[in-house]
Amino acid sequence: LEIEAGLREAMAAGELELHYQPKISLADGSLYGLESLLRWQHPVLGTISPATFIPIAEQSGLIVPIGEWVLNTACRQAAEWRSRGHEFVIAVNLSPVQLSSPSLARVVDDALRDSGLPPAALCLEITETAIMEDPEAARRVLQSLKALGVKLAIDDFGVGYSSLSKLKYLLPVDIIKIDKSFVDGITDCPDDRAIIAAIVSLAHELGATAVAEGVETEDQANALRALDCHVAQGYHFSRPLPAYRCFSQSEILS
Ligand code: G
Ligand code: G
Ligand code: NA
Ligand code: MN
Repeated sequence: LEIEAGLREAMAAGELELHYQPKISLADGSLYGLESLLRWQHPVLGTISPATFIPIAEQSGLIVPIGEWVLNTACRQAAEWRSRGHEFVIAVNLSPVQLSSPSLARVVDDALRDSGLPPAALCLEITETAIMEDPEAARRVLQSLKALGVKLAIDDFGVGYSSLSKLKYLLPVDIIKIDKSFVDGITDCPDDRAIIAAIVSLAHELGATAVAEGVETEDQANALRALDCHVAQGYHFSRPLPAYRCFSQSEILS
């Protein structure tokens, strides 16, 4: 309850901020996109991880206004970078709670209109678990979002519950993010390697882009490239960065 009250005040006090982690095209090292990741800069406790406060925000319903703030902030920031010539896809994570909110499509549409960001420059990341909880409902929401012209990504793919018969519900998805747990084993574990190969080929068959998460070494990046995975994200390329560092002169992204 204390964290919940603190979260309300944090929003009002401007203590929430977004960091941005690059996604890199493996073919040429160019910037494919940035994923926005929420941070709470607490004046006393320091940086609080979303892993700590998002579950509380979800239980209290605060995730809806927080998620709206995230969408607006990320779209405005991306539009500003775009006006300076940096064109890429900005990704925003959606909670399952947001996915079941009837106002979601309107909130996304408003964020796009207010910022002037082209819809195709926004990607919404949704976890496999959120979709599989109620695939029929999720499909309707995904289709209403898709109709706005945004891109959809399925996050943490491979660790949730999804039998092959449920995969057809992923059809409107543009991007499949391969969970870090498989990437961790890609160089040493033939099973993880085989699973990644299968996900990449599934992505290609569905006309989707495969993005590997949590890439920490050059060897992992090379193994992913050899499997024809298009995009990678992880500490090997960059940690999530505060906005002011993303296209500054000292950063590789400039
Ligand atoms: O950046 P980090 O590793 O600390 O993120 C921890 C978790 O919090 C991840 O699962 C990530 O998807 C989630 N997360 C980060 N930012 C957001 C956000 O803006 N909205 C939601 N719903 N989840 C987020
Ligand atoms: O659930 P989601 O995939 O959105 O969460 C992404 C989380 O993974 C963020 O908290 C981000 O900070 C973290 N992350 C990103 N790259 C790496 C990495 O290379 N290694 C580790 N351990 N975590 C990473
Ligand atoms: Na994500
Ligand atoms: Mn993930």
